[in-house]
Amino acid sequence: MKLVFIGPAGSGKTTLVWKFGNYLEKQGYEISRINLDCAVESLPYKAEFDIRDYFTLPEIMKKFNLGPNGALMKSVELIFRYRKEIEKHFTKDFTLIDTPGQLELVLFHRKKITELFMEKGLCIFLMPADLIKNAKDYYFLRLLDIAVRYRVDMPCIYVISKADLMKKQFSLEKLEDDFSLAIYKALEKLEHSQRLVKISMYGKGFDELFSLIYESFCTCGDLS
Ligand SMILES: Nc1nc2c(ncn2[C@@H]2O[C@H](COP(=O)(O)OP(=O)(O)O)[C@@H](O)[C@H]2O)c(=O)[nH]1
Ligand SMILES: [Mg+2]
Repeated sequence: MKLVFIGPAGSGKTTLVWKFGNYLEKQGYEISRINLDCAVESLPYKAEFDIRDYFTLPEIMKKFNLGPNGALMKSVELIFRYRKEIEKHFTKDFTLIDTPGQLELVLFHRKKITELFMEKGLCIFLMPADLIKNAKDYYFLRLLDIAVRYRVDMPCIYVISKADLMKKQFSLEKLEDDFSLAIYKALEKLEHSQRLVKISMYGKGFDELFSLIYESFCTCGDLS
């Protein structure tokens, strides 16, 4: 089973690949971790496959004479060259995939990184709590989640990450303007029945996340 962590820069992808991986190991599962972020300076976990063993951002900038943004886009293309090496690490119970920092690289590149993990893959979209101050912020992230799901075309779940940073409760129904209400109604129509799970690097919500992952595979008819 492949878990692909997707979310805005700083939403906690790398931290979760580390911590949720440890949680799975404690439950007795065998895991492997794959890092696809060539721009990351240091990782808190040991990656079984690390794209930086093949290239780093400064190397691409130099080799192709590109600025940081162009080099990041180029890096997505280059990742596909290592498909076979990546696939060698799919033998464990769970493979956790750490995607590049910026969500743009997943959403706005003609090559979809997620294609590498479609078989028995699940995207976990992180909606960081520090971006959510009110209902509008929350629905903005839910819209983004739907865009991600539509784009990647594979099973996805969404979770609120960095939940310890969620300062106060807000009412999801408290939307003031007509446009927000229209979006709320559209989301209600599109919404698949999923519980809202809140997780943090300190372990909060990991049991709930695990149940959600398990149930997602059940509904896809695949329990392996
Ligand atoms: N308070 C808090 N900080 C977190 C949590 N998860 C990650 N962070 C911090 O947020 C920053 C970005 O996390 P990172 O995992 O690198 O995000 P990424 O860009 O999505 O890979 C780091 O400084 C992390 O220590 C969390 O659950 N709570
Ligand atoms: Mg990261």
